[in-house]
Amino acid sequence: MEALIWDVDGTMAETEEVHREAFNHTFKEHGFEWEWSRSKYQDLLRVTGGVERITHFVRTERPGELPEDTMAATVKELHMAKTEHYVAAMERGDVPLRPGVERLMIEARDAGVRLAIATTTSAPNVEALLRSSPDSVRMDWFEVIGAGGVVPNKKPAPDIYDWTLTRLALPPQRCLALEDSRNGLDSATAAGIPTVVTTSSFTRKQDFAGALAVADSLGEVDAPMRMAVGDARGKPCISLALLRAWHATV
Ligand code: XBP
Ligand code: MG
Repeated sequence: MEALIWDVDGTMAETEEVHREAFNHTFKEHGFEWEWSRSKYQDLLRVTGGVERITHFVRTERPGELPEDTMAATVKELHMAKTEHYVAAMERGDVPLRPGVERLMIEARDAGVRLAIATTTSAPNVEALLRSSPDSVRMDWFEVIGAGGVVPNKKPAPDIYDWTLTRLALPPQRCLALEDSRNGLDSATAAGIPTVVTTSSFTRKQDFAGALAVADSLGEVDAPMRMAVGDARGKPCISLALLRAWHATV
């Protein structure tokens, strides 16, 4: 196991609530009466990518509300505004990394295990999260950052993981992916990467068949994780050693 490839939203931090608020702020600001509740957003998260999500919502729930010939441009404009609201919210710095994320990243760095990112969200959003989080993790800890539009097909397609593997110059079986959602698990698995899932507030009830292990977080000694699938060997949190042990079974 030579590299850990991290998903961002839901895995590194509970960011989806901030995304949801940014979408709603943008719709209101642009005069649309669209309001995504938590349960509506949970459904809409089946569609990855903010542009794709807005487009899916308009086509399925507000048919005809945007003229077909200008829909792409309008959605792109809405999404750019939403990203500005998201970055501004992040810069208020009140979104910490999830339990165990900083700890595991430091363990990996100390052991010479390479770090990379493979996310559907856009690079400015990743930068805003890492720059403003109270933790010490920074963008330059990641050798490769695969974000958003660098690939044509978003998760669950494997494109973003393939893109990241190419730039790591590693075969998938030498890596391990950390994800929070079914779409993310499918994407990493389709790229051939063994994947550990830490469920997040919007993905808790999803099915994660095919994951190497499933837990409710990476855990901390004082905040032990709860395993749903996999043997934690009596450990309170998911350490690099435990990941190596699971990875060795692949
Ligand atoms: C999660 C996503 C993203 C975010 C919103 O990405 O699917 O679309 O919900 O961010 P991941 P954008 O779990 O792969 O990090 O609006 O920038 O897409
Ligand atoms: Mg995610």
